[in-house]
Amino acid sequence: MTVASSTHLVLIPSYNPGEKVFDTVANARAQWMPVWVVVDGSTDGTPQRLLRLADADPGLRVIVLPDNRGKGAAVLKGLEAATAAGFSHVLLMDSDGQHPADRIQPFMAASEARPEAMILGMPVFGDDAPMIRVRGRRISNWWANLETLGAGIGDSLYGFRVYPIAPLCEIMHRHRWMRRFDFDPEAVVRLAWHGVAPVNLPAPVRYPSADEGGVSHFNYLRDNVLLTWMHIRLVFGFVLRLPCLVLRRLRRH
Ligand SMILES: Nc1nc2c(ncn2[C@@H]2O[C@H](COP(=O)(O)OP(=O)(O)O)[C@@H](O)[C@H]2O)c(=O)[nH]1
Ligand SMILES: [Mg+2]
Repeated sequence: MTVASSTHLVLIPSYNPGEKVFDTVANARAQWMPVWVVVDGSTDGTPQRLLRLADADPGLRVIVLPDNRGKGAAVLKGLEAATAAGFSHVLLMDSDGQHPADRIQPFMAASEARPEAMILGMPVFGDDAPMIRVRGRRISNWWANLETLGAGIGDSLYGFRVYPIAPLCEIMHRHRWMRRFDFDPEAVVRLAWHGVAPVNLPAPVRYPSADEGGVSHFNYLRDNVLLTWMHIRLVFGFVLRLPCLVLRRLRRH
């Protein structure tokens, strides 16, 4: 059964996802209302079709950005619109069919039980997951754990998450980073610094093949350079905050 909410919404940033976006949106709508899609300058014909779907469905809103600015920039547009509409939390999911719509309700329930926390997906990989992506994330996770002094971030990269909107918007307005692929790991580290506790929940992730309509805009070289630069600045931030983080840890024990 579809759950309707006036506090929590599903937000789907979308950049040239191809046909998969229509299943993704339909599956998300079957679980939740409202669902918003932020189209990030897509040129694959999906914006027009998504807008037509939204015309026929009051539970679906489609925001079309004319130019491609990156995942984080698209998310921020959605967060600002969500704040204006009175929502307090968003569940973010990819538009390309990788993320499990059937986990939306349990993730939202976890967020309703702990509204001050962020609910983070812990990826459960299948046989279709490329080894390089599975191994590569261990490096990012190791850094994220160090940068937060072991605040308990289960996975730094998986984009299937529920965030409290206010602290995330505040952090994104204060920094000019987190606008592209650096969004997921940097947002989670800065939120942990801000005192937002992580709750980790397992969630399967799929890597559909190109034949099945799978698309990824992950560029191995470009995005790894971006992530390396991100961890360098986060390590600087970590050193500056070290006394604070140590104090907070001591108080927790
Ligand atoms: N890579 C990328 N993704 C974007 C952009 N804008 C929005 N997105 C969305 O962010 C999500 C993650 O991107 P994706 O290419 O699937 O990365 P992957 O899942 O790590 O392979 C998808 O829902 C994209 O449609 C962008 O400029 N670049
Ligand atoms: Mg993806």
